Amino acid sequence: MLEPDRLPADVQQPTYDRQQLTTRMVHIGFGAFHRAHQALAADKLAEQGSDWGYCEVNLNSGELIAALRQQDLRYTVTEMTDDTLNTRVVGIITQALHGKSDGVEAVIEAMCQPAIAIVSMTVTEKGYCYQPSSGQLNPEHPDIVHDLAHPQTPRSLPGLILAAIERRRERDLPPFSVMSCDNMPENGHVTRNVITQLAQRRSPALADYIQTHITFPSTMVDRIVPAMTDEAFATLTARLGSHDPVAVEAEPFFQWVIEDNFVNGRPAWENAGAELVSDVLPFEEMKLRMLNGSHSFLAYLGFLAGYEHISDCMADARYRQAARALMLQDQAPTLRTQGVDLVAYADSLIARYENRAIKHRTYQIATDGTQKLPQRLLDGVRWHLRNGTPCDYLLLGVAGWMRYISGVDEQGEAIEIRDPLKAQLASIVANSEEGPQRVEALLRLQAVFGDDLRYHSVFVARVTELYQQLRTQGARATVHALVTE
Ligand code: NAI
Ligand code: CS2
Repeated sequence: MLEPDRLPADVQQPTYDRQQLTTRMVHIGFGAFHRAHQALAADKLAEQGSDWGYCEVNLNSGELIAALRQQDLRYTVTEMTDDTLNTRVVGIITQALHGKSDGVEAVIEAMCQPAIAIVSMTVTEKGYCYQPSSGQLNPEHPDIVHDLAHPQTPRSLPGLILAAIERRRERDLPPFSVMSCDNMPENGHVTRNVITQLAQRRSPALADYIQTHITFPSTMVDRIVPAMTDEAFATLTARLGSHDPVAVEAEPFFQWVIEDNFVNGRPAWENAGAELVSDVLPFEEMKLRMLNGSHSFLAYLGFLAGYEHISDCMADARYRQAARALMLQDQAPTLRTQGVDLVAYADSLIARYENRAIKHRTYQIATDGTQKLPQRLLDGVRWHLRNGTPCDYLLLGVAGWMRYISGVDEQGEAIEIRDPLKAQLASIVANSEEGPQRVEALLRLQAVFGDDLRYHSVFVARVTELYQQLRTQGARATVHALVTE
């Protein structure tokens, strides 16, 4: 348990009066990222006199919430570079709930507190129960099927927020804004889609109310926050003098671009380093394609080559060159971003990836590929196919994902695949012959590849060629060869 009184003097602790905070925001998904990003921003604002406090909610794992409660709703964030380390205690949390042990009713009621103005979330892409290739609600998702039958005891994120919206409307309480902080293009539109489409299936009047009264600001969020490991905890505990099970470590870089569209007020995030804009799309697109696209490329090709961390990939000069080429040759031309020096942006991303203090595992980033491929790689691929231009790095990323989800690494060891479509992937792999037939079978996965890509002969031929090269030569040689071509 974190013991604030025993912390070293250089650890920054809240100087504001925590009793003066009001619970104005509910955040769903108390994961590593939120703890080092939105919660930290709120903490910085509280130091400037803001009273916007958070009610934190986790729907599945309850351990973190229990640990947080044990330490008076406080935890630490440590920013790290190769040679600096800066720890801060975050005190901005006023309530914490776990959907399973406290019950979903308590979570809905938390969102119905009159002062709640914003419900935000970081629940990973799969939490939205949507079709990644289209951005629309997946009505066959088991949790959505459940929530349609049992709207008062929802299981899904869209069902939960819908229940709170409905109840606030019945009680004549002011509406809240719903803000996604997940890595999806137009994450506000996706959130609006899934909640409104769920409402439409229950009550057109409720769907109309949402269209008129609720806003869904989009955001671009950026900060590399890896999952904690035993080793990271051990080093941190030695530094802090007590074990903080809720601790996170992050790079110093912080970016948050927010569409300024809130129905019931918002914190002055601009005073904590955020940019409030009218259109987030160009920022989101740039980040998702250049950063997350290269991350996924490095995750699959790096993992297959035996590189455990992103910083290990950067120690291989050709992987570094490949990541930069993916950003600048393949992704940059596809962007609508204006007035940003994309070469400088790419160089800054490479410098961030080189931070060896941040142990960001390729395996972690490789998770949930079916939810990530469309926006990270395939949107860029489609642009090139329309323009008749090459995009081999993106295609190698796709082929790398196909090799990875086959479930066996280059040493013949099993890979434990983590993906919401894991069963479907396993069945495709089991029922297709290794080689071109496997590629063809995977391309039929409509949730990922839509209806178009499998009919595009140039795309299919080149992905198949790269897939075969990965099989015969391995990931490292294939990446090296592409860079030197
Ligand atoms: P994490 O694994 O620490 O936390 C994931 C959170 O999502 C947990 O609170 C979990 O309870 C919740 N969750 C998972 N599946 C869910 C579901 N089906 N329904 C409801 N809640 C669900 O991961 P982390 O690092 O916090 O990342 C979460 C998301 O934040 C990412 O997927 C990404 O979209 C975004 N993000 C993460 C960054 C990072 O570097 N870690 C940076 C930028 C954005
Ligand atoms: C990563 C991102 O886990 C992943 O898939 O690509 O979480 C990445 O660390 C963040 O988007 C950086 O802002």
